[in-house]
Amino acid sequence: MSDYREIKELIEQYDSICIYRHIRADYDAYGSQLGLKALINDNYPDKKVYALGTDDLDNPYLLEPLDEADEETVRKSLAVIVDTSNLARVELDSWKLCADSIRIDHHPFVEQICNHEIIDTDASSCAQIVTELAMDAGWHISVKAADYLYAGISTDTLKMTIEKVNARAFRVVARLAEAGINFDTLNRRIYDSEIRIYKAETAARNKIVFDGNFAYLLLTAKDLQEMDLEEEEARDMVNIMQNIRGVDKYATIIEDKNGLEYNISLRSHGIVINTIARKYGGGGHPSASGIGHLKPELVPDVLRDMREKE
Ligand SMILES: [Mn+2]
Repeated sequence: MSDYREIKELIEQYDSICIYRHIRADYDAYGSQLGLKALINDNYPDKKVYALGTDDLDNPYLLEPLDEADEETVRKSLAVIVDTSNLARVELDSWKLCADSIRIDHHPFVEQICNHEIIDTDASSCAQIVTELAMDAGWHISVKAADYLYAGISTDTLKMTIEKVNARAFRVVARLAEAGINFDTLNRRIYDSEIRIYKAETAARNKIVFDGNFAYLLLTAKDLQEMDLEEEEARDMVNIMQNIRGVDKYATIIEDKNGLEYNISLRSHGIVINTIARKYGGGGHPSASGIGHLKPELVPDVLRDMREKE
């Protein structure tokens, strides 16, 4: 827990804190960022906290608009980067101007980014580490902070169903429950889909290819048009293959609008597949990783590697 204390002390030293996260933010990135912002606001009302980035995850039912900070503010701030494994994935560069920097992450270590780092690959999610920081610091956890942090934990663990979920993760969720989360209301804010998406998932199920214990969903730009789907929305569909008996590895292969390259999400149950992601310039967790901007001619190679991986 000594790492947590160092982070708490650094936060206490600065009057303003800028919180950053990775590009194409998911709920863990947003939840850690907005959750930490709420925690600092609640416990240190005199500090200014800026959650920086672009609002590219369109869920007004859960998320709040992000902030802007001018250069003068950034220069005197402490930077905190959450849920980000490598330098190229930090969404904004302005953190480099900050007076000092902390990174909080649960991805496999790729490179050092900040002066101070807590990298805990045993944690189910970055939001879990942020919650543990709050618990260790004895901070008050408001229901708003708890909602954001739970959203990160719940989505990164596929509703507490993956291997990394353990007693430690549930202790953290128990603490968030004590903050007063209404789980029915909150889960609906996180998980309810538009009817359009729900119907697209039904159509997508019929396009899944089953190949031994490997299943994949390949959607072309034309498919997306016909299904009235954005690329981001199509990528999220990887989860529809999570619970198919006999399927231990699965993937989505999504063509970009211009038909020039593919974005791939790889998932598995207990089989290490981030080695495949890395081979093609991607990365991520052992059982949840991705490849961006893949040339079409390499798609069959990725499918072959996934099929053969044991
Ligand atoms: Mn994460």
